[in-house]
Amino acid sequence: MSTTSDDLDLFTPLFKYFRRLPEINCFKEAYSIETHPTLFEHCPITLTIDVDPSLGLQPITTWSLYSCKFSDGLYFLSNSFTSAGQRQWIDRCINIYPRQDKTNLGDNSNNQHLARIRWATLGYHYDWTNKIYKQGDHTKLPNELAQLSETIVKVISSNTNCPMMQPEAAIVNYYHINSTLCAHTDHSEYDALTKPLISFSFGNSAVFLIGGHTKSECKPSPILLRTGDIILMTGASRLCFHAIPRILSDPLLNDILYTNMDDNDKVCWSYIHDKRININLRQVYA
Ligand SMILES: O=C(O)CCC(=O)C(=O)O
Repeated sequence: MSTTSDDLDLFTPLFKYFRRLPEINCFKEAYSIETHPTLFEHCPITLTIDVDPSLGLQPITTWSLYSCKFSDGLYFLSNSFTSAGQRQWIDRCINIYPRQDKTNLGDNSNNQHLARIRWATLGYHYDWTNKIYKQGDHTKLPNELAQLSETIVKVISSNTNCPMMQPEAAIVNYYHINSTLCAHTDHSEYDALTKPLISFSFGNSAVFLIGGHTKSECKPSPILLRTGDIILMTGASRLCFHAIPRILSDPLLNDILYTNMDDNDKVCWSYIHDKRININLRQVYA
Protein backbone atom coordinates (compact mmCIF):
# COMPACT_ATOMS: atom_id res chain seq x y z
CA MET A 1 0.00 0.00 0.00
CA SER A 2 1.44 3.40 -0.91
CA THR A 3 1.81 6.17 1.69
CA THR A 4 0.24 9.53 0.87
CA SER A 5 1.58 12.76 2.31
CA ASP A 6 -1.58 12.88 4.51
CA ASP A 7 -0.39 9.73 6.26
CA LEU A 8 3.09 10.95 6.92
CA ASP A 9 3.55 11.26 10.66
CA LEU A 10 6.17 13.95 11.29
CA PHE A 11 5.50 13.97 15.04
CA THR A 12 6.42 10.47 16.21
CA PRO A 13 9.97 10.41 14.81
CA LEU A 14 10.87 13.62 16.70
CA PHE A 15 9.19 12.30 19.85
CA LYS A 16 11.38 9.18 19.64
CA TYR A 17 14.45 11.27 18.85
CA PHE A 18 14.11 13.36 22.04
CA ARG A 19 13.15 10.30 24.05
CA ARG A 20 16.61 8.84 23.32
CA LEU A 21 18.81 11.93 22.93
CA PRO A 22 21.49 12.37 25.64
CA GLU A 23 20.26 14.81 28.25
CA ILE A 24 22.97 17.39 27.56
CA ASN A 25 21.95 17.53 23.87
CA CYS A 26 18.29 17.95 24.82
CA PHE A 27 19.24 21.07 26.77
CA LYS A 28 21.09 22.39 23.70
CA GLU A 29 18.63 21.40 20.97
CA ALA A 30 15.31 22.27 22.61
CA TYR A 31 14.48 25.93 21.98
CA SER A 32 15.10 28.44 24.74
CA ILE A 33 15.75 32.17 24.74
CA GLU A 34 19.43 31.46 25.51
CA THR A 35 20.05 28.85 22.80
CA HIS A 36 17.66 30.00 20.03
CA PRO A 37 17.00 33.73 20.62
CA THR A 38 15.93 34.42 17.03
CA LEU A 39 12.95 32.05 17.35
CA PHE A 40 11.32 34.18 20.04
CA GLU A 41 9.97 37.70 19.67
CA HIS A 42 10.00 39.78 22.82
CA CYS A 43 6.61 41.36 23.65
CA PRO A 44 6.92 44.40 25.91
CA ILE A 45 4.50 44.34 28.85
CA THR A 46 2.86 47.68 29.44
CA LEU A 47 0.07 46.77 31.86
CA THR A 48 0.69 47.36 35.54
CA ILE A 49 -1.75 45.84 37.99
CA ASP A 50 -1.48 44.97 41.65
CA VAL A 51 -0.68 41.31 42.02
CA ASP A 52 -1.86 39.43 45.10
CA PRO A 53 1.31 38.48 47.07
CA SER A 54 -0.14 35.02 47.82
CA LEU A 55 0.28 34.11 44.13
CA GLY A 56 4.07 33.95 44.49
CA LEU A 57 4.70 36.24 41.51
CA GLN A 58 7.47 38.78 40.92
CA PRO A 59 6.54 42.38 40.07
CA ILE A 60 5.19 42.43 36.49
CA THR A 61 8.08 44.66 35.37
CA THR A 62 10.45 41.68 35.72
CA TRP A 63 8.35 39.26 33.61
CA SER A 64 9.67 38.34 30.14
CA LEU A 65 7.00 37.62 27.53
CA TYR A 66 7.76 36.22 24.07
CA SER A 67 5.70 35.10 21.13
CA CYS A 68 7.05 31.90 19.58
CA LYS A 69 7.78 32.47 15.89
CA PHE A 70 7.62 28.72 15.18
CA SER A 71 4.00 28.25 16.39
CA ASP A 72 1.32 30.82 15.63
CA GLY A 73 -0.45 31.90 18.85
CA LEU A 74 2.00 30.27 21.27
CA TYR A 75 3.41 32.53 24.04
CA PHE A 76 6.25 31.83 26.44
CA LEU A 77 6.52 33.71 29.74
CA SER A 78 9.51 33.51 32.10
CA ASN A 79 10.77 35.33 35.21
CA SER A 80 7.31 35.67 36.65
CA PHE A 81 7.53 33.53 39.82
CA THR A 82 9.71 34.09 42.87
CA SER A 83 11.57 31.04 44.23
CA ALA A 84 9.40 31.12 47.35
CA GLY A 85 6.32 31.35 45.12
CA GLN A 86 7.37 28.26 43.16
CA ARG A 87 7.97 26.37 46.40
CA GLN A 88 4.46 27.30 47.49
CA TRP A 89 2.89 25.98 44.24
CA ILE A 90 4.92 22.77 44.49
CA ASP A 91 3.76 22.40 48.09
CA ARG A 92 0.09 22.79 47.02
CA CYS A 93 0.54 20.23 44.24
CA ILE A 94 2.07 17.76 46.69
CA ASN A 95 0.03 18.35 49.83
CA ILE A 96 -3.36 19.73 48.75
CA TYR A 97 -4.43 19.08 45.15
CA PRO A 98 -3.94 15.28 45.08
CA ARG A 99 -5.90 14.65 48.34
CA GLN A 100 -9.18 13.71 46.64
CA ASP A 101 -10.67 10.99 44.49
CA LYS A 102 -10.19 12.54 41.04
CA THR A 103 -6.71 11.18 40.53
CA ASN A 104 -5.37 8.36 38.38
CA LEU A 105 -5.47 6.16 41.50
CA GLY A 106 -8.92 7.17 42.78
CA ASP A 107 -9.18 8.09 46.45
CA ASN A 108 -6.01 9.68 47.80
CA SER A 109 -7.53 11.55 50.74
CA ASN A 110 -4.64 10.67 53.06
CA ASN A 111 -2.08 11.27 50.32
CA GLN A 112 -1.09 7.65 50.79
CA HIS A 113 -0.49 7.18 47.04
CA LEU A 114 1.49 10.36 46.37
CA ALA A 115 4.51 8.51 44.97
CA ARG A 116 2.28 6.91 42.30
CA ILE A 117 0.06 9.90 41.48
CA ARG A 118 0.22 10.70 37.77
CA TRP A 119 -2.60 13.26 37.52
CA ALA A 120 -5.23 15.06 39.57
CA THR A 121 -8.11 17.09 38.12
CA LEU A 122 -9.77 20.14 39.70
CA GLY A 123 -12.85 22.19 38.75
CA TYR A 124 -14.66 20.36 35.92
CA HIS A 125 -13.15 16.88 35.99
CA TYR A 126 -12.00 15.42 32.72
CA ASP A 127 -13.41 12.01 31.83
CA TRP A 128 -10.31 10.46 30.23
CA THR A 129 -12.15 7.41 28.84
CA ASN A 130 -14.86 9.29 26.98
CA LYS A 131 -12.75 12.43 26.49
CA ILE A 132 -15.48 14.76 27.76
CA TYR A 133 -16.31 17.04 30.69
CA LYS A 134 -19.70 16.59 32.37
CA GLN A 135 -21.68 19.49 33.86
CA GLY A 136 -22.38 17.50 37.05
CA ASP A 137 -18.83 16.30 37.61
CA HIS A 138 -17.39 19.41 39.18
CA THR A 139 -15.64 20.47 42.36
CA LYS A 140 -14.57 23.99 43.18
CA LEU A 141 -11.49 25.17 41.33
CA PRO A 142 -9.13 26.39 44.08
CA ASN A 143 -9.35 30.22 44.30
CA GLU A 144 -5.61 30.72 44.14
CA LEU A 145 -5.36 28.72 40.88
CA ALA A 146 -8.19 30.67 39.27
CA GLN A 147 -6.63 33.94 40.41
CA LEU A 148 -3.17 32.95 39.14
CA SER A 149 -4.37 32.09 35.65
CA GLU A 150 -6.67 35.13 35.45
CA THR A 151 -3.77 37.42 36.39
CA ILE A 152 -1.40 35.93 33.81
CA VAL A 153 -3.99 35.89 31.02
CA LYS A 154 -4.99 39.49 31.82
CA VAL A 155 -1.39 40.69 31.43
CA ILE A 156 -0.76 38.69 28.25
CA SER A 157 -4.10 39.77 26.72
CA SER A 158 -3.36 43.42 27.31
CA ASN A 159 -0.20 43.20 25.20
CA THR A 160 -1.21 40.70 22.50
CA ASN A 161 -4.36 39.64 20.69
CA CYS A 162 -4.88 36.72 23.09
CA PRO A 163 -8.51 36.67 24.37
CA MET A 164 -9.37 36.55 28.08
CA MET A 165 -10.51 33.26 29.56
CA GLN A 166 -12.49 32.03 32.53
CA PRO A 167 -10.52 29.17 34.16
CA GLU A 168 -12.91 26.27 34.85
CA ALA A 169 -10.83 23.09 34.75
CA ALA A 170 -7.29 22.22 35.79
CA ILE A 171 -5.16 19.14 35.26
CA VAL A 172 -2.13 18.67 37.48
CA ASN A 173 0.35 16.32 35.80
CA TYR A 174 3.02 14.60 37.90
CA TYR A 175 6.04 13.36 35.91
CA HIS A 176 8.80 11.05 37.09
CA ILE A 177 12.14 11.32 35.33
CA ASN A 178 11.17 8.56 32.87
CA SER A 179 7.59 9.72 32.26
CA THR A 180 6.36 10.91 28.88
CA LEU A 181 3.08 12.36 27.62
CA CYS A 182 2.00 11.17 24.17
CA ALA A 183 1.07 13.46 21.30
CA HIS A 184 -2.47 14.78 21.65
CA THR A 185 -4.66 17.82 21.06
CA ASP A 186 -6.89 19.41 23.72
CA HIS A 187 -10.21 19.72 21.95
CA SER A 188 -12.82 18.62 24.54
CA GLU A 189 -13.65 22.10 25.80
CA TYR A 190 -16.94 22.44 23.88
CA ASP A 191 -17.37 25.97 22.55
CA ALA A 192 -14.44 27.36 24.55
CA LEU A 193 -11.81 26.26 22.03
CA THR A 194 -11.13 29.86 21.04
CA LYS A 195 -10.05 30.55 24.64
CA PRO A 196 -6.40 30.16 25.62
CA LEU A 197 -4.98 27.25 27.58
CA ILE A 198 -2.39 28.19 30.20
CA SER A 199 0.28 25.83 31.45
CA PHE A 200 2.75 26.13 34.37
CA SER A 201 5.96 24.11 34.86
CA PHE A 202 7.56 23.37 38.24
CA GLY A 203 10.48 21.17 39.25
CA ASN A 204 12.68 19.42 36.70
CA SER A 205 12.80 20.53 33.08
CA ALA A 206 10.98 19.07 30.07
CA VAL A 207 11.13 19.01 26.30
CA PHE A 208 7.71 20.14 25.05
CA LEU A 209 6.98 19.35 21.39
CA ILE A 210 4.41 21.39 19.49
CA GLY A 211 3.40 20.53 15.93
CA GLY A 212 0.46 21.25 13.65
CA HIS A 213 -3.27 20.47 13.61
CA THR A 214 -2.45 17.01 12.26
CA LYS A 215 0.70 15.00 12.81
CA SER A 216 1.55 15.42 9.13
CA GLU A 217 1.07 19.21 8.89
CA CYS A 218 4.59 20.15 9.97
CA LYS A 219 7.62 18.91 11.87
CA PRO A 220 7.08 19.72 15.57
CA SER A 221 9.23 22.27 17.38
CA PRO A 222 10.93 21.37 20.68
CA ILE A 223 10.78 23.91 23.53
CA LEU A 224 12.73 23.66 26.77
CA LEU A 225 10.44 24.22 29.76
CA ARG A 226 12.13 24.95 33.08
CA THR A 227 10.79 25.47 36.56
CA GLY A 228 8.63 28.61 36.72
CA ASP A 229 8.10 28.82 32.94
CA ILE A 230 4.60 29.45 31.63
CA ILE A 231 3.22 28.78 28.18
CA LEU A 232 -0.04 29.97 26.77
CA MET A 233 -1.65 28.31 23.75
CA THR A 234 -4.06 30.52 21.88
CA GLY A 235 -5.08 31.14 18.25
CA ALA A 236 -3.85 28.42 15.88
CA SER A 237 -1.59 26.80 18.49
CA ARG A 238 -4.56 26.08 20.81
CA LEU A 239 -5.53 23.02 18.77
CA CYS A 240 -2.04 21.84 17.78
CA PHE A 241 -0.61 18.43 18.60
CA HIS A 242 1.77 18.59 21.55
CA ALA A 243 3.62 16.12 23.76
CA ILE A 244 6.30 15.68 26.42
CA PRO A 245 8.88 13.19 25.12
CA ARG A 246 11.40 13.84 27.87
CA ILE A 247 11.87 14.99 31.45
CA LEU A 248 15.36 16.35 32.14
CA SER A 249 17.04 16.39 35.49
CA ASP A 250 17.85 20.05 36.16
CA PRO A 251 21.25 20.31 37.88
CA LEU A 252 20.38 23.80 39.16
CA LEU A 253 17.01 22.91 40.68
CA ASN A 254 18.21 22.84 44.27
CA ASP A 255 20.01 26.19 43.88
CA ILE A 256 17.03 27.82 42.16
CA LEU A 257 14.38 26.62 44.58
CA TYR A 258 15.65 25.20 47.83
CA THR A 259 18.75 26.96 49.16
CA ASN A 260 17.43 27.44 52.70
CA MET A 261 15.03 24.66 53.60
CA ASP A 262 12.62 24.47 56.50
CA ASP A 263 11.16 21.08 57.47
CA ASN A 264 8.23 21.34 55.04
CA ASP A 265 10.59 22.34 52.20
CA LYS A 266 12.63 19.21 52.93
CA VAL A 267 9.53 17.06 52.43
CA CYS A 268 8.74 18.86 49.16
CA TRP A 269 12.34 18.59 47.95
CA SER A 270 12.41 14.86 48.63
CA TYR A 271 9.43 14.58 46.24
CA ILE A 272 10.32 17.12 43.52
CA HIS A 273 14.08 16.52 43.22
CA ASP A 274 13.41 13.80 40.61
CA LYS A 275 9.97 14.94 39.33
CA ARG A 276 8.29 17.60 37.26
CA ILE A 277 4.84 19.05 37.93
CA ASN A 278 2.69 20.73 35.30
CA ILE A 279 -0.56 22.57 36.04
CA ASN A 280 -2.71 23.50 33.08
CA LEU A 281 -5.99 25.40 33.08
CA ARG A 282 -8.75 25.78 30.54
CA GLN A 283 -12.17 27.32 30.09
CA VAL A 284 -14.64 24.50 29.37
CA TYR A 285 -17.90 26.26 28.51
CA ALA A 286 -18.41 29.54 26.69
O1 LIG B 1 3.19 18.77 30.94
C1 LIG B 1 3.00 19.61 30.08
O2 LIG B 1 3.72 20.63 29.97
C2 LIG B 1 1.90 19.41 29.05
C3 LIG B 1 0.64 18.84 29.63
C4 LIG B 1 -0.44 18.62 28.60
O3 LIG B 1 -0.22 18.76 27.42
C5 LIG B 1 -1.80 18.23 29.00
O4 LIG B 1 -2.07 17.96 30.19
O5 LIG B 1 -2.68 18.20 28.11
